[in-house]
Amino acid sequence: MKLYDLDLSGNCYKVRLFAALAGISLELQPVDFLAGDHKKAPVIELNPLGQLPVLQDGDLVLRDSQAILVYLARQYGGHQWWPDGAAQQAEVMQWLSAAANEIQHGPCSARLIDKFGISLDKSRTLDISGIILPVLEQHLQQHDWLALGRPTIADCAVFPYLAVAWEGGIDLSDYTAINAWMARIKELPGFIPMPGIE
Ligand SMILES: N[C@@H](CCC(=O)N[C@@H](CS)C(=O)NCC(=O)O)C(=O)O
Repeated sequence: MKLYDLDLSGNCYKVRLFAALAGISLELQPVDFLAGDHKKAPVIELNPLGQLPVLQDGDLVLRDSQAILVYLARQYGGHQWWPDGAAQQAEVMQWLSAAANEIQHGPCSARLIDKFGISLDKSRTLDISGIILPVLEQHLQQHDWLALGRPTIADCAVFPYLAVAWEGGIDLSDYTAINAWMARIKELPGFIPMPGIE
Protein backbone atom coordinates (compact mmCIF):
# COMPACT_ATOMS: atom_id res chain seq x y z
CA MET A 1 0.00 0.00 0.00
CA LYS A 2 1.61 3.23 -1.15
CA LEU A 3 1.27 6.69 0.40
CA TYR A 4 2.33 9.66 -1.74
CA ASP A 5 3.81 11.68 1.05
CA LEU A 6 5.43 14.93 2.15
CA ASP A 7 7.27 14.86 5.47
CA LEU A 8 6.39 18.49 6.37
CA SER A 9 2.69 18.02 5.64
CA GLY A 10 0.41 17.63 8.64
CA ASN A 11 -2.22 16.08 6.35
CA CYS A 12 0.25 13.37 5.32
CA TYR A 13 1.37 13.00 8.93
CA LYS A 14 -2.22 12.24 10.00
CA VAL A 15 -2.00 9.11 7.85
CA ARG A 16 1.56 8.16 8.84
CA LEU A 17 0.68 8.63 12.52
CA PHE A 18 -2.47 6.51 12.37
CA ALA A 19 -0.71 3.75 10.43
CA ALA A 20 2.07 3.70 13.04
CA LEU A 21 -0.38 3.57 15.96
CA ALA A 22 -2.49 0.85 14.34
CA GLY A 23 0.46 -1.18 13.11
CA ILE A 24 -0.43 -0.75 9.43
CA SER A 25 2.45 -0.97 7.01
CA LEU A 26 2.77 1.79 4.40
CA GLU A 27 5.22 2.22 1.56
CA LEU A 28 6.07 5.93 1.63
CA GLN A 29 6.58 7.59 -1.75
CA PRO A 30 8.10 11.03 -1.03
CA VAL A 31 6.91 13.76 -3.42
CA ASP A 32 9.17 16.75 -4.13
CA PHE A 33 6.86 19.67 -3.39
CA LEU A 34 9.43 22.36 -4.19
CA ALA A 35 9.84 20.87 -7.66
CA GLY A 36 6.05 20.93 -8.04
CA ASP A 37 5.85 17.16 -8.41
CA HIS A 38 2.40 17.12 -6.78
CA LYS A 39 1.09 18.87 -9.92
CA LYS A 40 2.74 16.36 -12.28
CA ALA A 41 2.29 12.69 -13.09
CA PRO A 42 1.81 10.38 -11.33
CA VAL A 43 0.26 12.43 -8.49
CA ILE A 44 -1.96 14.64 -10.70
CA GLU A 45 -3.30 11.54 -12.46
CA LEU A 46 -4.20 9.96 -9.12
CA ASN A 47 -5.58 13.16 -7.57
CA PRO A 48 -6.75 15.85 -10.03
CA LEU A 49 -6.61 18.35 -7.14
CA GLY A 50 -2.83 17.92 -7.12
CA GLN A 51 -2.79 17.57 -3.35
CA LEU A 52 -1.15 15.19 -0.91
CA PRO A 53 -1.68 12.75 0.68
CA VAL A 54 -2.80 10.17 -1.87
CA LEU A 55 -3.19 6.51 -0.93
CA GLN A 56 -2.98 3.68 -3.44
CA ASP A 57 -4.10 0.25 -2.25
CA GLY A 58 -4.23 -2.09 -5.25
CA ASP A 59 -6.77 -0.57 -7.65
CA LEU A 60 -8.15 1.78 -5.02
CA VAL A 61 -6.91 5.38 -5.10
CA LEU A 62 -7.96 7.80 -2.37
CA ARG A 63 -7.31 11.49 -1.76
CA ASP A 64 -8.02 13.49 1.42
CA SER A 65 -6.44 12.58 4.72
CA GLN A 66 -9.81 12.17 6.49
CA ALA A 67 -11.11 9.75 3.84
CA ILE A 68 -7.84 7.82 3.98
CA LEU A 69 -8.08 7.55 7.77
CA VAL A 70 -11.61 6.15 7.53
CA TYR A 71 -10.54 3.63 4.90
CA LEU A 72 -7.44 2.45 6.74
CA ALA A 73 -9.25 2.20 10.07
CA ARG A 74 -12.25 0.30 8.63
CA GLN A 75 -10.22 -1.97 6.38
CA TYR A 76 -7.16 -2.65 8.51
CA GLY A 77 -7.41 -0.96 11.91
CA GLY A 78 -10.34 -2.61 13.67
CA HIS A 79 -13.26 -1.28 15.69
CA GLN A 80 -11.04 0.39 18.22
CA TRP A 81 -10.33 3.20 15.75
CA TRP A 82 -13.54 3.35 13.66
CA PRO A 83 -16.67 2.01 15.32
CA ASP A 84 -19.67 0.26 13.74
CA GLY A 85 -22.58 2.17 15.27
CA ALA A 86 -24.14 5.12 13.45
CA ALA A 87 -24.02 7.45 16.44
CA GLN A 88 -20.43 6.48 17.23
CA GLN A 89 -19.32 6.96 13.63
CA ALA A 90 -20.98 10.38 13.57
CA GLU A 91 -19.23 11.32 16.82
CA VAL A 92 -15.88 10.60 15.18
CA MET A 93 -16.95 12.33 11.95
CA GLN A 94 -17.67 15.58 13.80
CA TRP A 95 -13.97 15.85 14.56
CA LEU A 96 -12.81 14.68 11.13
CA SER A 97 -14.95 17.45 9.73
CA ALA A 98 -13.41 19.99 12.13
CA ALA A 99 -9.96 18.83 10.98
CA ALA A 100 -10.89 19.44 7.33
CA ASN A 101 -12.60 22.77 8.03
CA GLU A 102 -11.79 24.92 11.07
CA ILE A 103 -8.37 23.39 11.70
CA GLN A 104 -7.36 23.40 8.03
CA HIS A 105 -8.45 27.03 7.62
CA GLY A 106 -7.24 28.08 11.07
CA PRO A 107 -3.96 26.73 12.50
CA CYS A 108 -2.94 24.87 9.33
CA SER A 109 -3.36 27.94 7.11
CA ALA A 110 -1.59 30.18 9.66
CA ARG A 111 1.39 27.82 9.38
CA LEU A 112 1.23 27.90 5.58
CA ILE A 113 1.63 31.68 5.78
CA ASP A 114 4.40 31.85 8.40
CA LYS A 115 6.42 28.76 7.49
CA PHE A 116 5.94 28.50 3.73
CA GLY A 117 5.17 32.10 2.70
CA ILE A 118 1.80 31.20 1.15
CA SER A 119 -0.35 34.26 0.50
CA LEU A 120 -3.47 33.87 2.64
CA ASP A 121 -5.42 36.13 5.00
CA LYS A 122 -3.61 35.75 8.35
CA SER A 123 -6.27 37.54 10.37
CA ARG A 124 -8.91 35.13 9.07
CA THR A 125 -6.77 32.13 10.10
CA LEU A 126 -6.46 33.64 13.59
CA ASP A 127 -10.21 34.34 13.78
CA ILE A 128 -11.03 30.74 12.84
CA SER A 129 -8.44 29.43 15.31
CA GLY A 130 -10.04 31.62 17.97
CA ILE A 131 -13.34 29.79 17.38
CA ILE A 132 -12.16 26.18 17.26
CA LEU A 133 -9.48 26.24 19.99
CA PRO A 134 -11.84 27.15 22.86
CA VAL A 135 -14.32 24.52 21.62
CA LEU A 136 -11.57 21.91 21.72
CA GLU A 137 -10.31 23.12 25.09
CA GLN A 138 -13.77 22.92 26.64
CA HIS A 139 -14.36 19.45 25.20
CA LEU A 140 -10.98 18.17 26.41
CA GLN A 141 -11.56 19.59 29.90
CA GLN A 142 -14.28 16.96 30.17
CA HIS A 143 -12.91 14.15 28.01
CA ASP A 144 -9.52 12.47 27.70
CA TRP A 145 -10.05 11.78 23.98
CA LEU A 146 -12.04 13.51 21.26
CA ALA A 147 -14.57 10.72 20.74
CA LEU A 148 -15.79 7.46 22.27
CA GLY A 149 -13.63 7.81 25.39
CA ARG A 150 -10.63 6.28 23.65
CA PRO A 151 -8.08 7.15 20.95
CA THR A 152 -9.68 7.08 17.49
CA ILE A 153 -8.90 8.47 14.06
CA ALA A 154 -10.50 11.71 15.32
CA ASP A 155 -7.44 12.31 17.50
CA CYS A 156 -5.10 11.46 14.59
CA ALA A 157 -6.89 13.97 12.35
CA VAL A 158 -6.97 16.88 14.80
CA PHE A 159 -3.60 16.48 16.54
CA PRO A 160 -1.05 17.34 13.80
CA TYR A 161 -1.92 20.97 13.06
CA LEU A 162 -2.40 21.75 16.74
CA ALA A 163 0.99 20.28 17.58
CA VAL A 164 2.65 22.52 14.95
CA ALA A 165 0.38 25.54 15.60
CA TRP A 166 3.41 27.38 17.02
CA GLU A 167 4.89 27.37 13.50
CA GLY A 168 1.96 29.56 12.49
CA GLY A 169 2.48 31.93 15.40
CA ILE A 170 -0.38 30.42 17.43
CA ASP A 171 0.46 30.08 21.10
CA LEU A 172 -1.36 27.20 22.80
CA SER A 173 0.30 27.58 26.20
CA ASP A 174 -2.93 28.78 27.86
CA TYR A 175 -4.88 25.77 26.58
CA THR A 176 -4.03 23.34 29.37
CA ALA A 177 -6.51 20.61 28.40
CA ILE A 178 -5.33 20.65 24.76
CA ASN A 179 -1.71 20.36 25.96
CA ALA A 180 -2.56 17.47 28.29
CA TRP A 181 -4.36 15.67 25.43
CA MET A 182 -1.40 16.22 23.08
CA ALA A 183 0.89 14.74 25.75
CA ARG A 184 -1.43 11.70 26.00
CA ILE A 185 -1.23 11.19 22.23
CA LYS A 186 2.57 11.34 22.34
CA GLU A 187 2.53 8.54 24.91
CA LEU A 188 0.47 6.15 22.77
CA PRO A 189 2.37 2.98 21.81
CA GLY A 190 3.75 3.35 18.29
CA PHE A 191 3.61 7.19 18.28
CA ILE A 192 5.87 8.76 15.65
CA PRO A 193 6.83 12.44 15.38
CA MET A 194 7.06 14.74 12.36
CA PRO A 195 9.31 17.78 11.81
CA GLY A 196 8.12 20.41 14.31
CA ILE A 197 6.74 17.82 16.74
CA GLU A 198 9.07 16.17 19.25
N1 LIG B 1 -8.40 18.04 2.33
C1 LIG B 1 -7.08 17.58 1.99
C2 LIG B 1 -6.13 18.75 1.91
C3 LIG B 1 -4.80 18.29 1.36
C4 LIG B 1 -3.83 19.43 1.21
O1 LIG B 1 -4.19 20.62 1.27
N2 LIG B 1 -2.58 19.04 0.99
C5 LIG B 1 -1.53 19.99 0.81
C6 LIG B 1 -0.27 19.48 1.50
S1 LIG B 1 -0.54 19.53 3.25
C7 LIG B 1 -1.27 20.12 -0.66
O2 LIG B 1 -1.04 19.14 -1.33
N3 LIG B 1 -1.31 21.37 -1.18
C8 LIG B 1 -1.05 21.64 -2.56
C9 LIG B 1 -2.17 22.35 -3.23
O3 LIG B 1 -3.24 22.55 -2.61
O4 LIG B 1 -2.00 22.71 -4.38
C10 LIG B 1 -6.61 16.55 3.02
O5 LIG B 1 -7.07 16.57 4.16
O6 LIG B 1 -5.79 15.68 2.67
